[in-house]
Amino acid sequence: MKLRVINIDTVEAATEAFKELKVSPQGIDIMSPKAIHRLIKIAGVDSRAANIIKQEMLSRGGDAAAPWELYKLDERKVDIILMGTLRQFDELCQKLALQPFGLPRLAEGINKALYNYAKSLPTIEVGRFKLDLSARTHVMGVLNITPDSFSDGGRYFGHTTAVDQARQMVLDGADIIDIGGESARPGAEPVTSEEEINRVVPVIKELAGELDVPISIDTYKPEVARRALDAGASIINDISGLRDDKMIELAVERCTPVVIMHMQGTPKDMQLKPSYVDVVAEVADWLDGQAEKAATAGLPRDKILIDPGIGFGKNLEHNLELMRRLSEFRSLGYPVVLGTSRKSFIGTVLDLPVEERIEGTLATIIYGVTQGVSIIRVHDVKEAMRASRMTDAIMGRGHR
Ligand code: PT1
Repeated sequence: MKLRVINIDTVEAATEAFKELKVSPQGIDIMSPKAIHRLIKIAGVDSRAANIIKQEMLSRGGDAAAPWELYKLDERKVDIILMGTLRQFDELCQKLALQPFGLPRLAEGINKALYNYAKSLPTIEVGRFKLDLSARTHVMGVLNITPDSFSDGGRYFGHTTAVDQARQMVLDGADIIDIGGESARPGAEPVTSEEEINRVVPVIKELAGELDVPISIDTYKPEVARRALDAGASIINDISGLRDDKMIELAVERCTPVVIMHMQGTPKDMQLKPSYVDVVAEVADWLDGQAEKAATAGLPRDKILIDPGIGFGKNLEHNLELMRRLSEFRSLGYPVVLGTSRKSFIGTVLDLPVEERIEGTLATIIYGVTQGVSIIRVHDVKEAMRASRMTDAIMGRGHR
Protein backbone atom coordinates (compact mmCIF):
# COMPACT_ATOMS: atom_id res chain seq x y z
CA MET A 1 0.00 0.00 0.00
CA LYS A 2 1.14 3.51 -0.81
CA LEU A 3 -0.51 6.42 0.86
CA ARG A 4 -0.23 10.18 1.23
CA VAL A 5 -2.22 13.24 2.19
CA ILE A 6 -3.20 15.00 -1.04
CA ASN A 7 -3.67 18.65 -1.90
CA ILE A 8 -7.05 19.52 -3.45
CA ASP A 9 -8.61 22.91 -2.78
CA THR A 10 -11.17 23.51 -5.53
CA VAL A 11 -14.25 21.64 -6.72
CA GLU A 12 -12.67 21.51 -10.19
CA ALA A 13 -9.53 19.82 -8.86
CA ALA A 14 -11.66 17.34 -6.89
CA THR A 15 -13.69 16.56 -10.03
CA GLU A 16 -10.47 15.86 -11.96
CA ALA A 17 -9.12 13.58 -9.25
CA PHE A 18 -12.40 11.61 -9.04
CA LYS A 19 -12.54 11.20 -12.84
CA GLU A 20 -9.08 9.72 -12.66
CA LEU A 21 -10.45 7.10 -10.22
CA LYS A 22 -13.29 6.37 -12.67
CA VAL A 23 -15.96 7.53 -10.23
CA SER A 24 -19.42 7.61 -11.89
CA PRO A 25 -20.65 11.04 -13.08
CA GLN A 26 -23.39 11.02 -10.40
CA GLY A 27 -20.80 10.10 -7.80
CA ILE A 28 -18.66 13.03 -8.88
CA ASP A 29 -21.60 15.44 -8.60
CA ILE A 30 -22.44 14.15 -5.13
CA MET A 31 -18.91 13.99 -3.77
CA SER A 32 -16.94 16.89 -5.27
CA PRO A 33 -18.66 19.50 -3.02
CA LYS A 34 -17.83 17.26 -0.06
CA ALA A 35 -14.13 17.51 -0.89
CA ILE A 36 -13.91 21.22 -0.11
CA HIS A 37 -14.13 22.44 3.48
CA ARG A 38 -14.57 26.11 4.39
CA LEU A 39 -14.77 28.30 7.48
CA ILE A 40 -17.08 31.31 7.42
CA LYS A 41 -17.14 33.99 10.09
CA ILE A 42 -20.38 35.92 10.54
CA ALA A 43 -20.39 38.96 12.82
CA GLY A 44 -23.46 40.32 14.59
CA VAL A 45 -25.91 37.43 14.24
CA ASP A 46 -29.16 37.34 16.24
CA SER A 47 -28.47 34.68 18.89
CA ARG A 48 -31.72 32.86 18.09
CA ALA A 49 -30.59 32.62 14.46
CA ALA A 50 -27.15 31.45 15.62
CA ASN A 51 -28.78 28.67 17.64
CA ILE A 52 -30.67 27.41 14.61
CA ILE A 53 -27.54 27.56 12.47
CA LYS A 54 -25.55 25.61 15.05
CA GLN A 55 -28.17 22.85 15.14
CA GLU A 56 -28.51 22.76 11.35
CA MET A 57 -24.77 22.54 10.87
CA LEU A 58 -24.41 19.81 13.53
CA SER A 59 -27.20 17.75 11.97
CA ARG A 60 -25.28 17.77 8.67
CA GLY A 61 -21.96 16.79 10.22
CA GLY A 62 -20.55 20.33 10.27
CA ASP A 63 -20.49 22.69 13.25
CA ALA A 64 -20.68 26.33 14.31
CA ALA A 65 -18.48 27.85 17.00
CA ALA A 66 -20.39 30.38 19.10
CA PRO A 67 -20.17 32.10 22.51
CA TRP A 68 -21.29 29.90 25.39
CA GLU A 69 -24.13 32.35 26.30
CA LEU A 70 -25.92 31.19 23.17
CA TYR A 71 -28.34 29.11 25.24
CA LYS A 72 -29.83 32.31 26.67
CA LEU A 73 -31.88 32.81 23.50
CA ASP A 74 -32.17 36.57 23.96
CA GLU A 75 -31.83 39.09 21.18
CA ARG A 76 -28.17 39.69 21.75
CA LYS A 77 -25.91 39.75 18.66
CA VAL A 78 -23.09 37.22 18.53
CA ASP A 79 -20.18 36.37 16.25
CA ILE A 80 -20.02 32.81 14.95
CA ILE A 81 -17.67 30.69 12.85
CA LEU A 82 -19.29 28.08 10.62
CA MET A 83 -17.35 25.04 9.50
CA GLY A 84 -18.46 22.65 6.85
CA THR A 85 -18.12 21.27 3.37
CA LEU A 86 -19.57 23.07 0.36
CA ARG A 87 -22.26 20.39 0.29
CA GLN A 88 -23.19 21.06 3.94
CA PHE A 89 -23.33 24.82 3.31
CA ASP A 90 -25.47 24.29 0.24
CA GLU A 91 -27.99 22.19 2.18
CA LEU A 92 -27.88 24.61 5.10
CA CYS A 93 -28.72 27.57 2.84
CA GLN A 94 -31.67 25.77 1.26
CA LYS A 95 -33.09 25.11 4.72
CA LEU A 96 -32.40 28.63 6.06
CA ALA A 97 -34.29 30.19 3.18
CA LEU A 98 -37.51 29.06 4.92
CA GLN A 99 -36.72 30.29 8.46
CA PRO A 100 -37.34 33.48 10.54
CA PHE A 101 -34.85 35.84 12.32
CA GLY A 102 -33.23 37.13 9.13
CA LEU A 103 -31.99 33.67 8.19
CA PRO A 104 -32.94 33.88 4.48
CA ARG A 105 -30.74 36.98 4.09
CA LEU A 106 -27.95 35.21 5.94
CA ALA A 107 -28.24 32.23 3.58
CA GLU A 108 -27.90 34.59 0.64
CA GLY A 109 -24.77 36.10 2.21
CA ILE A 110 -23.20 32.67 2.77
CA ASN A 111 -23.92 31.60 -0.81
CA LYS A 112 -22.51 34.82 -2.22
CA ALA A 113 -19.30 34.75 -0.17
CA LEU A 114 -18.60 31.12 -1.08
CA TYR A 115 -19.29 31.84 -4.74
CA ASN A 116 -17.11 34.98 -4.79
CA TYR A 117 -14.26 33.24 -2.96
CA ALA A 118 -14.01 30.53 -5.61
CA LYS A 119 -15.11 32.31 -8.77
CA SER A 120 -12.67 32.78 -11.63
CA LEU A 121 -11.32 36.27 -12.21
CA PRO A 122 -13.08 38.47 -14.80
CA THR A 123 -11.91 40.28 -17.90
CA ILE A 124 -12.21 44.00 -17.24
CA GLU A 125 -12.73 46.66 -19.89
CA VAL A 126 -10.44 49.62 -19.41
CA GLY A 127 -10.85 52.33 -22.04
CA ARG A 128 -9.92 50.75 -25.35
CA PHE A 129 -8.14 47.88 -23.56
CA LYS A 130 -9.32 44.56 -22.15
CA LEU A 131 -7.48 43.04 -19.19
CA ASP A 132 -8.07 39.30 -18.80
CA LEU A 133 -7.35 38.86 -15.10
CA SER A 134 -7.95 35.08 -15.28
CA ALA A 135 -5.09 34.64 -17.75
CA ARG A 136 -2.36 35.91 -15.43
CA THR A 137 -1.49 38.34 -12.67
CA HIS A 138 -1.29 41.88 -14.03
CA VAL A 139 1.53 44.28 -13.23
CA MET A 140 0.89 47.98 -12.57
CA GLY A 141 4.09 50.00 -12.92
CA VAL A 142 4.52 53.04 -10.64
CA LEU A 143 5.34 56.37 -12.24
CA ASN A 144 5.71 59.14 -9.65
CA ILE A 145 5.90 62.66 -11.04
CA THR A 146 7.00 64.43 -7.88
CA PRO A 147 10.04 66.68 -7.61
CA ASP A 148 11.84 64.23 -5.30
CA SER A 149 11.41 61.39 -7.85
CA PHE A 150 13.73 63.09 -10.33
CA SER A 151 17.21 64.09 -9.37
CA ASP A 152 17.16 67.59 -10.84
CA GLY A 153 13.52 68.32 -10.00
CA GLY A 154 13.31 70.41 -13.17
CA ARG A 155 10.08 70.18 -15.11
CA TYR A 156 11.41 69.47 -18.58
CA PHE A 157 14.03 66.90 -17.55
CA GLY A 158 11.45 65.35 -15.22
CA HIS A 159 9.01 65.11 -18.09
CA THR A 160 11.32 63.28 -20.51
CA THR A 161 12.65 61.05 -17.74
CA ALA A 162 9.10 60.12 -16.76
CA VAL A 163 8.08 59.35 -20.33
CA ASP A 164 11.18 57.22 -20.87
CA GLN A 165 10.61 55.40 -17.60
CA ALA A 166 7.03 54.56 -18.63
CA ARG A 167 8.21 53.24 -21.99
CA GLN A 168 10.79 51.06 -20.26
CA MET A 169 8.19 49.68 -17.84
CA VAL A 170 5.98 48.65 -20.75
CA LEU A 171 8.97 46.96 -22.43
CA ASP A 172 9.60 45.20 -19.12
CA GLY A 173 6.04 43.82 -19.09
CA ALA A 174 3.86 46.39 -17.31
CA ASP A 175 0.15 45.93 -18.05
CA ILE A 176 -0.88 49.32 -16.60
CA ILE A 177 1.08 52.52 -15.89
CA ASP A 178 0.00 54.23 -12.64
CA ILE A 179 0.77 57.95 -12.72
CA GLY A 180 0.74 60.07 -9.55
CA GLY A 181 1.66 63.70 -8.86
CA GLU A 182 1.38 63.77 -5.05
CA SER A 183 3.36 61.53 -2.74
CA ALA A 184 1.24 59.16 -0.65
CA ARG A 185 4.11 58.10 1.61
CA PRO A 186 3.71 58.41 5.38
CA GLY A 187 4.07 62.03 6.48
CA ALA A 188 3.84 63.46 2.95
CA GLU A 189 2.39 66.96 2.59
CA PRO A 190 -0.52 67.46 0.20
CA VAL A 191 -0.05 69.61 -2.93
CA THR A 192 -2.70 71.74 -4.63
CA SER A 193 -4.86 70.30 -7.42
CA GLU A 194 -3.34 72.85 -9.77
CA GLU A 195 0.21 71.71 -9.03
CA GLU A 196 -0.78 68.04 -9.29
CA ILE A 197 -2.50 68.65 -12.65
CA ASN A 198 0.56 70.51 -13.95
CA ARG A 199 2.73 67.54 -13.06
CA VAL A 200 0.66 64.68 -14.45
CA VAL A 201 -1.39 65.97 -17.38
CA PRO A 202 1.49 66.65 -19.84
CA VAL A 203 2.96 63.20 -19.17
CA ILE A 204 -0.40 61.45 -19.56
CA LYS A 205 -1.05 63.33 -22.81
CA GLU A 206 2.23 62.19 -24.28
CA LEU A 207 1.96 58.58 -23.09
CA ALA A 208 -1.75 57.94 -23.79
CA GLY A 209 -1.20 58.36 -27.52
CA GLU A 210 1.72 55.98 -27.85
CA LEU A 211 1.49 53.33 -25.11
CA ASP A 212 -0.17 50.01 -25.75
CA VAL A 213 -1.33 49.69 -22.13
CA PRO A 214 -3.89 51.68 -20.10
CA ILE A 215 -2.89 54.51 -17.75
CA SER A 216 -4.28 54.88 -14.26
CA ILE A 217 -4.31 58.17 -12.36
CA ASP A 218 -3.22 57.87 -8.73
CA THR A 219 -5.17 60.67 -7.05
CA TYR A 220 -7.91 61.24 -4.48
CA LYS A 221 -8.84 64.64 -5.94
CA PRO A 222 -11.81 64.61 -8.35
CA GLU A 223 -10.55 67.67 -10.31
CA VAL A 224 -7.18 65.99 -10.91
CA ALA A 225 -8.87 62.72 -11.91
CA ARG A 226 -11.16 64.55 -14.36
CA ARG A 227 -8.26 66.32 -16.08
CA ALA A 228 -6.26 63.08 -16.18
CA LEU A 229 -9.16 61.20 -17.79
CA ASP A 230 -9.53 64.01 -20.35
CA ALA A 231 -5.80 63.65 -21.09
CA GLY A 232 -6.17 59.92 -21.76
CA ALA A 233 -6.03 58.03 -18.45
CA SER A 234 -8.60 55.25 -18.14
CA ILE A 235 -8.51 54.02 -14.52
CA ILE A 236 -8.93 56.01 -11.29
CA ASN A 237 -6.66 54.77 -8.49
CA ASP A 238 -8.05 56.48 -5.38
CA ILE A 239 -6.01 55.96 -2.18
CA SER A 240 -8.82 57.59 -0.19
CA GLY A 241 -11.25 54.94 -1.47
CA LEU A 242 -13.89 57.30 -2.93
CA ARG A 243 -14.30 59.35 0.25
CA ASP A 244 -15.22 62.33 -1.94
CA ASP A 245 -18.70 61.89 -3.47
CA LYS A 246 -17.56 63.94 -6.48
CA MET A 247 -15.11 61.14 -7.30
CA ILE A 248 -18.00 58.66 -7.39
CA GLU A 249 -19.98 61.02 -9.63
CA LEU A 250 -17.03 61.32 -11.99
CA ALA A 251 -16.49 57.56 -12.21
CA VAL A 252 -20.22 57.00 -12.85
CA GLU A 253 -20.37 59.77 -15.46
CA ARG A 254 -17.40 58.36 -17.39
CA CYS A 255 -18.02 54.71 -16.48
CA THR A 256 -14.36 54.53 -15.41
CA PRO A 257 -12.87 51.57 -13.52
CA VAL A 258 -11.80 52.55 -10.00
CA VAL A 259 -9.39 51.08 -7.49
CA ILE A 260 -10.94 51.65 -4.06
CA MET A 261 -8.10 51.61 -1.51
CA HIS A 262 -8.40 51.57 2.27
CA MET A 263 -6.54 54.14 4.37
CA GLN A 264 -7.00 55.01 8.06
CA GLY A 265 -6.49 58.80 8.28
CA THR A 266 -4.57 60.80 5.66
CA PRO A 267 -1.00 60.34 4.39
CA LYS A 268 0.15 63.14 6.72
CA ASP A 269 -1.24 61.60 9.94
CA MET A 270 -1.95 57.93 9.12
CA GLN A 271 1.07 56.41 10.89
CA LEU A 272 0.61 58.32 14.18
CA LYS A 273 -1.61 55.77 15.92
CA PRO A 274 -3.08 53.08 13.63
CA SER A 275 -5.69 51.11 15.57
CA TYR A 276 -7.97 48.16 14.77
CA VAL A 277 -9.67 45.32 16.67
CA ASP A 278 -9.64 43.02 13.62
CA VAL A 279 -7.77 44.74 10.81
CA VAL A 280 -8.92 42.39 8.04
CA ALA A 281 -12.59 42.55 9.07
CA GLU A 282 -12.54 46.34 9.38
CA VAL A 283 -10.71 46.96 6.10
CA ALA A 284 -12.91 44.47 4.22
CA ASP A 285 -16.16 45.89 5.68
CA TRP A 286 -15.14 49.41 4.80
CA LEU A 287 -14.15 48.48 1.24
CA ASP A 288 -17.42 46.59 0.81
CA GLY A 289 -19.36 49.64 1.99
CA GLN A 290 -17.52 52.01 -0.39
CA ALA A 291 -18.01 49.59 -3.29
CA GLU A 292 -21.72 49.36 -2.41
CA LYS A 293 -21.93 53.14 -2.38
CA ALA A 294 -20.37 53.39 -5.84
CA ALA A 295 -22.58 50.61 -7.23
CA THR A 296 -25.70 52.27 -5.81
CA ALA A 297 -24.65 55.54 -7.46
CA GLY A 298 -24.58 53.72 -10.80
CA LEU A 299 -21.05 52.42 -11.27
CA PRO A 300 -21.22 48.89 -12.75
CA ARG A 301 -19.77 46.35 -10.33
CA ASP A 302 -17.38 45.09 -12.99
CA LYS A 303 -15.65 48.53 -12.84
CA ILE A 304 -14.75 48.11 -9.16
CA LEU A 305 -11.41 46.88 -7.81
CA ILE A 306 -10.37 46.86 -4.14
CA ASP A 307 -7.03 47.33 -2.36
CA PRO A 308 -6.32 46.79 1.37
CA GLY A 309 -3.89 49.74 1.36
CA ILE A 310 -0.73 48.19 2.78
CA GLY A 311 1.18 50.84 4.77
CA PHE A 312 -1.74 53.29 4.89
CA GLY A 313 -2.58 53.74 8.58
CA LYS A 314 -1.30 50.30 9.57
CA ASN A 315 1.52 49.21 11.88
CA LEU A 316 3.84 46.26 11.16
CA GLU A 317 1.49 43.67 12.70
CA HIS A 318 -1.50 45.11 10.80
CA ASN A 319 0.40 44.93 7.49
CA LEU A 320 1.58 41.37 8.10
CA GLU A 321 -1.90 40.23 9.12
CA LEU A 322 -3.44 41.85 6.02
CA MET A 323 -0.84 40.03 3.90
CA ARG A 324 -1.38 36.69 5.67
CA ARG A 325 -5.17 36.83 5.25
CA LEU A 326 -5.32 38.44 1.78
CA SER A 327 -7.45 35.62 0.35
CA GLU A 328 -10.33 36.68 2.63
CA PHE A 329 -10.82 39.79 0.47
CA ARG A 330 -11.89 37.51 -2.39
CA SER A 331 -15.18 36.93 -0.53
CA LEU A 332 -16.25 40.45 -1.55
CA GLY A 333 -16.27 39.54 -5.24
CA TYR A 334 -14.03 42.31 -6.63
CA PRO A 335 -10.53 41.87 -8.11
CA VAL A 336 -7.87 42.66 -5.50
CA VAL A 337 -4.98 45.10 -6.09
CA LEU A 338 -1.88 44.90 -3.88
CA GLY A 339 0.75 47.61 -3.35
CA THR A 340 3.71 46.60 -1.21
CA SER A 341 6.60 47.83 -3.36
CA ARG A 342 9.61 48.91 -1.26
CA LYS A 343 7.35 49.83 1.67
CA SER A 344 8.65 50.37 5.20
CA PHE A 345 7.08 47.19 6.67
CA ILE A 346 9.54 45.26 4.46
CA GLY A 347 12.34 47.53 5.67
CA THR A 348 11.30 46.84 9.27
CA VAL A 349 11.22 43.05 8.91
CA LEU A 350 14.53 42.86 7.04
CA ASP A 351 16.17 45.93 8.61
CA LEU A 352 17.01 47.29 5.16
CA PRO A 353 16.81 50.73 3.52
CA VAL A 354 14.43 51.48 0.64
CA GLU A 355 16.96 50.67 -2.11
CA GLU A 356 17.48 47.15 -0.66
CA ARG A 357 13.88 45.95 -0.55
CA ILE A 358 13.46 44.20 -3.89
CA GLU A 359 13.69 40.62 -2.57
CA GLY A 360 11.29 41.41 0.28
CA THR A 361 8.93 43.00 -2.23
CA LEU A 362 9.07 39.89 -4.42
CA ALA A 363 8.20 37.70 -1.42
CA THR A 364 5.04 39.78 -0.83
CA ILE A 365 4.14 39.55 -4.51
CA ILE A 366 4.55 35.78 -4.71
CA TYR A 367 2.58 35.30 -1.51
CA GLY A 368 -0.09 37.73 -2.74
CA VAL A 369 -0.47 35.92 -6.06
CA THR A 370 -0.94 32.58 -4.28
CA GLN A 371 -3.68 34.22 -2.20
CA GLY A 372 -5.53 35.37 -5.33
CA VAL A 373 -4.42 38.97 -5.90
CA SER A 374 -5.15 40.16 -9.47
CA ILE A 375 -2.96 43.24 -9.88
CA ILE A 376 0.34 44.09 -8.20
CA ARG A 377 1.52 47.72 -8.05
CA VAL A 378 5.33 47.87 -8.27
CA HIS A 379 8.38 50.01 -9.04
CA ASP A 380 10.52 47.10 -10.25
CA VAL A 381 8.41 45.88 -13.16
CA LYS A 382 10.79 43.40 -14.74
CA GLU A 383 11.50 41.52 -11.52
CA ALA A 384 7.86 41.58 -10.40
CA MET A 385 6.66 40.38 -13.80
CA ARG A 386 9.05 37.39 -13.73
CA ALA A 387 8.15 36.46 -10.16
CA SER A 388 4.39 36.71 -10.78
CA ARG A 389 4.57 34.82 -14.11
CA MET A 390 6.46 31.99 -12.44
CA THR A 391 3.96 31.89 -9.57
CA ASP A 392 1.07 31.92 -12.08
CA ALA A 393 2.63 28.96 -13.89
CA ILE A 394 2.97 26.96 -10.66
CA MET A 395 -0.66 27.69 -9.91
CA GLY A 396 -1.63 26.41 -13.37
CA ARG A 397 -2.40 29.83 -14.84
CA GLY A 398 -1.04 31.40 -18.04
CA HIS A 399 1.87 29.55 -19.68
CA ARG A 400 -0.28 27.35 -21.92
C1 PT1 B 1 -1.10 51.19 -2.95
C2 PT1 B 1 -0.46 52.46 -3.17
C3 PT1 B 1 -1.07 53.33 -4.11
N1 PT1 B 1 0.67 52.85 -2.52
C4 PT1 B 1 -2.74 51.73 -4.54
N2 PT1 B 1 -2.19 52.94 -4.79
C5 PT1 B 1 1.20 54.07 -2.76
N3 PT1 B 1 -3.87 51.35 -5.20
C6 PT1 B 1 0.59 54.93 -3.69
C7 PT1 B 1 5.79 52.94 3.43
O1 PT1 B 1 5.30 52.42 4.44
O2 PT1 B 1 -0.62 50.33 -2.08
N4 PT1 B 1 -2.21 50.86 -3.63
N5 PT1 B 1 -0.50 54.55 -4.36
C8 PT1 B 1 2.45 54.48 -2.02
N6 PT1 B 1 2.20 54.64 -0.63
C9 PT1 B 1 3.10 54.30 0.37
C10 PT1 B 1 2.61 53.92 1.63
C11 PT1 B 1 4.46 54.27 0.12
C12 PT1 B 1 3.48 53.49 2.61
C13 PT1 B 1 5.35 53.86 1.11
C14 PT1 B 1 4.87 53.45 2.37
O3 PT1 B 1 7.00 53.02 3.22
